[in-house]
Amino acid sequence: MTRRALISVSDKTGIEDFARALAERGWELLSTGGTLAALRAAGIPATAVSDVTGFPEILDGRVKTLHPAIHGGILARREEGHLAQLAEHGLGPIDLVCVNLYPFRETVARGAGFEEATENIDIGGPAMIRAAAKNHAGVLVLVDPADYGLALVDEVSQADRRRLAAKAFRHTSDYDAAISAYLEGADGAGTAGAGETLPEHLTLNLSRVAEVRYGENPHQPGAVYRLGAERGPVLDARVVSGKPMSFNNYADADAAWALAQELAAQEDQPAGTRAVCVAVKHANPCGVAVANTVQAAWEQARDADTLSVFGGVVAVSRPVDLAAAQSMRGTFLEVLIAPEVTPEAVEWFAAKKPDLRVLVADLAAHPGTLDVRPLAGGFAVQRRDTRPWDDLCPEVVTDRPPTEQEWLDLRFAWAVVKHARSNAVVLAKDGVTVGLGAGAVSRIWAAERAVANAGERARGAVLASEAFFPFDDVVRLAAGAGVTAVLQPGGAKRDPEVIAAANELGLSMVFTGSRHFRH
Ligand code: 93A
Repeated sequence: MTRRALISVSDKTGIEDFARALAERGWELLSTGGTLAALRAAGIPATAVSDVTGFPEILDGRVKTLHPAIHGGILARREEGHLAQLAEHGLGPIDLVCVNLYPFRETVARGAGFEEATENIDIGGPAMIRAAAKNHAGVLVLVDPADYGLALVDEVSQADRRRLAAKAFRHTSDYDAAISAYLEGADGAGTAGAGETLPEHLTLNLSRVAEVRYGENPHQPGAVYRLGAERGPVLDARVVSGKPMSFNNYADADAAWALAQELAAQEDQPAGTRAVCVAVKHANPCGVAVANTVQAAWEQARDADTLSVFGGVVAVSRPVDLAAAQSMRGTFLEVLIAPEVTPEAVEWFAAKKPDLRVLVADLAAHPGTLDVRPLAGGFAVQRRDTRPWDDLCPEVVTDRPPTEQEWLDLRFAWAVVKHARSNAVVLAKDGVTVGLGAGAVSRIWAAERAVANAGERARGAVLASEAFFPFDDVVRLAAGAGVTAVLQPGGAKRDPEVIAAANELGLSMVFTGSRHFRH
């Protein structure tokens, strides 16, 4: 009996060659409007689906293949009973379904309006793909041009059929995830409003975007996934030089880029006049600087902690040119991310630092909306902490207000401490971090670490803490080391004692009213 293939594709890549090859092997081709026209224009004989169903495409194409003549032909088990039923109704089996869907994601991505986006929600396509995948024992389902060649062999193995079916369900599930994320507004929503909750049916379908050799350690397999239709500046970055990214590289690059984006957006200067450099080690910032050039920012961030930057991940907010690239010569780095890397710099990296992964990412990209924390057997999900400095109402609680330079440094230190693991304390001076204590189990230990890190550089520095001080110990330690201004959320029971200590020691202190835990 002549085998029948149904071909209905929006992305027509490779379809002519494939259809011709099928026709040459004796397949009968059934096709929908646009695909049929493309095949006939290429001189490939094909039957219109409407001739099979005896029904025209209606509702501007919304209903073209949704018909028992199509779905019966796909879903019938290849056994006597089902085949007899088909025959009874004058229908025949369909043995191959080659479908790809209306370009919903692409339509949304180019800024189309709601109506156009809605029209690009494919209904008939997923129905055929799912039907064929369900009945994969008898029907081949192809959703990716890369698999077309597989169908041209005489007998496709059951293992291959099953693999294609799994891929088909993944295809439709990613597609639905993109639609629901769009409808939920998770494709670019901003800061969480007061009282906002996450939707109960939040879409957490995963699509794999990158392979990594292993997870956090070599004995753990790993991979990198996209959550629903989320965008991510690092997920979407281009690797322009170096080795493939590792699991830890992704995590660190993500942390570095998020802080670089926040600091770049915070700069008072006209766009592009100041450069930010963020060095990250094990997802914590270890040296951060704002300066007039990328090279200067990098050198200051590096010198902030020359020990920790070794093997680190570095993000910069402005293009990396040859001079900036060469200034990284003496430091072993895992990853560099920038909005642009000049061709000379790429060439230099490829020749002199072939292992360094060099990524180009979009500084203006939405930083992503969701934050996921692993739990055994699941995960906790929240909106990302994207609250900007401008949303705060900082309140000076001491007799002495901060000087102009202290304000600048406090705001800078606040951004850095927000991106460090709790408990975190940051010391900064003149747009450079001089001491960092992160991931500590008590606040005083975080402060002690930061002060010890800074050494003499603590004199005249400011201190920021991502959560309040339960006691006045941090203030006393800071003042003893020469810190002049402190920023913290406030809100502790002993705030009056903490404020009194600051006044007694001549410190200036600001409450932000906003905590930024990052566990
Ligand atoms: O509008 S639909 O949801 N209704 C249908 O019955 C239907 N059948 C196939 N979209 C439908 N399709 C889709 O049309 C396919 O998934 C494919 O993406 C597209 C191919 O249309 P054409 O052959 O006219 O270019």
